[in-house]
Amino acid sequence: MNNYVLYGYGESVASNVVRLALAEKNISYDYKLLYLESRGDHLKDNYKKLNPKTLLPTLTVNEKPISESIDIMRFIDNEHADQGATLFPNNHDEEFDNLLDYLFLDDTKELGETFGTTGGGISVPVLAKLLCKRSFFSVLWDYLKNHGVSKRKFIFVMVRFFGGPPPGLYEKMMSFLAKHLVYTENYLNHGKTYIYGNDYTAADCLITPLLHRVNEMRFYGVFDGSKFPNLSKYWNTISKRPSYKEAIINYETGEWKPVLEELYGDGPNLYNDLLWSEIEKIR
Ligand SMILES: N[C@@H](CCC(=O)N[C@@H](CS)C(=O)NCC(=O)O)C(=O)O
Repeated sequence: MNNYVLYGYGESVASNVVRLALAEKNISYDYKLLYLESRGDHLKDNYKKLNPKTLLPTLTVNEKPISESIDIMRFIDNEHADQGATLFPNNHDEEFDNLLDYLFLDDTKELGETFGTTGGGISVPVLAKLLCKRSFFSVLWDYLKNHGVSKRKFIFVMVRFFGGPPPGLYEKMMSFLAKHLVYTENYLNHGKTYIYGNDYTAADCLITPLLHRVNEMRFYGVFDGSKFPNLSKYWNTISKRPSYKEAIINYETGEWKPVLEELYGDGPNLYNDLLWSEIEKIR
């Protein structure tokens, strides 16, 4: 029997993807929590040996590391083919692969280019506050010296420098997010229960944390049934599955909630109106 250890962070989209997949496959594992922006645990040498890109998550299988959320899902699905959900349907077509590409947090793509990378982009106000728990110089040193993805080094240093999204970035993210929400709403016109069909798959593991992030970042009105009926129905279905609580809610670190309160009080995201005006432009 394999011994699994997952290195993850509660409020990380890609960690949520893999925890959902493990929950849907009924696989138990040991968990190692690494704090990202507030402490930079992922930039330490011992983690970089497991994951040279210094990204979360990593799953070790009998101490051998696998990185990339999609590859981890593929591995556990093959290894436990007869257990839990079938994450990669046997005869899936090209449309399934394209859907995964669109939803995957692909660190080689630009922020906003796909729904996956937009999940990172809309998180920046919180990431900035967490980075600001550390001095500018320790962030500068740590990220420039140790971060494994060159284009991210500069982004994180800029975000720490401004203490929030660099000028213009969040406005751009609103237009990307609008595009991806409208696209997903239209995609769900297929009327099936899940994003790819009537069975839960890896594509649902990828999109659930993205929609969770939209909700968490206080973009109001997306899931209330009025403007996006398909998305609202779909959100209702996936967030009621036991895996949502088991893999996402139960793993929250508690670091994000106070930051969200500091940013938005009891109200919506400060860019909520801009998001809706971007949505209206393209609907
Ligand atoms: N393609 C990777 C992306 C992983 C990724 O971007 N993880 C984020 C958290 S959601 C991370 O580690 N961010 C920390 C950083 O870039 O410093 C995967 O899907 O596993």
